[in-house]
Amino acid sequence: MKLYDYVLSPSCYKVRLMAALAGVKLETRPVDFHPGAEHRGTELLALNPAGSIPILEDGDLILTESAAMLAYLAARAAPEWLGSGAPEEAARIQQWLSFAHRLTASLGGARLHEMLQRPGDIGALQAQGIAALRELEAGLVEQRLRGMRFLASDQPTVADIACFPYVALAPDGGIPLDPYPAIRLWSRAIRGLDNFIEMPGIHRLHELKPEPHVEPGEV
Ligand SMILES: N[C@@H](CCC(=O)N[C@@H](CS)C(=O)NCC(=O)O)C(=O)O
Repeated sequence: MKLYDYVLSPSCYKVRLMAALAGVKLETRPVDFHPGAEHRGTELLALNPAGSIPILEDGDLILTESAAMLAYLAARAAPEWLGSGAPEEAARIQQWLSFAHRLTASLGGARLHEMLQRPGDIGALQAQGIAALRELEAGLVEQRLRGMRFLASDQPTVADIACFPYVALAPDGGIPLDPYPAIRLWSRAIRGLDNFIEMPGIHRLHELKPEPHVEPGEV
């Protein structure tokens, strides 16, 4: 399975992270996204006319949307990430998978502007990003009131992986996460998962584990 990848792309990272959490080995094919804009070159446009990355190739199967790649990896190797199948939970997963596109456009757009000097109305992008973060915060608070730590249930699903990277990197676009305690708790829960992998700007949870208590004479 080959991933057309760029290390600083949150959308590519979603797929790398899901593969690691699902125990799937990925071959990565680095793409010169910046400054080369290779994703808009002939070879990659032939694979994805939308001119975006990631692109996932598995034999004859070519996927060009990260949400589809998360679903494919989960279906192949870790179906629990697709949820229990309960109608309400399945609906919540789809709702947050659609919502993730707004995070990509707003928080992602602000980040591209601030980091790669990509033209755009940064004020509008940040305002859209803050509006989306407020909705996410409200959704997570409601889930906590239901006794659930993640977006669709008390277990993480593809919906959490679809939304997490752009939120965790919101400060790169000039949007702090301080005002959102539920989002920060959720981010800690994801960064504390077994097999979690990092990307530049997103780090595994470093818990200051208390020193193991050793009884005198035990050593
Ligand atoms: N809807 C696509 C969007 C992915 C996306 O926005 N990728 C960025 C890189 S992080 C991209 O290729 N943007 C094209 C560009 O900005 O030139 C997905 O979720 O897979």
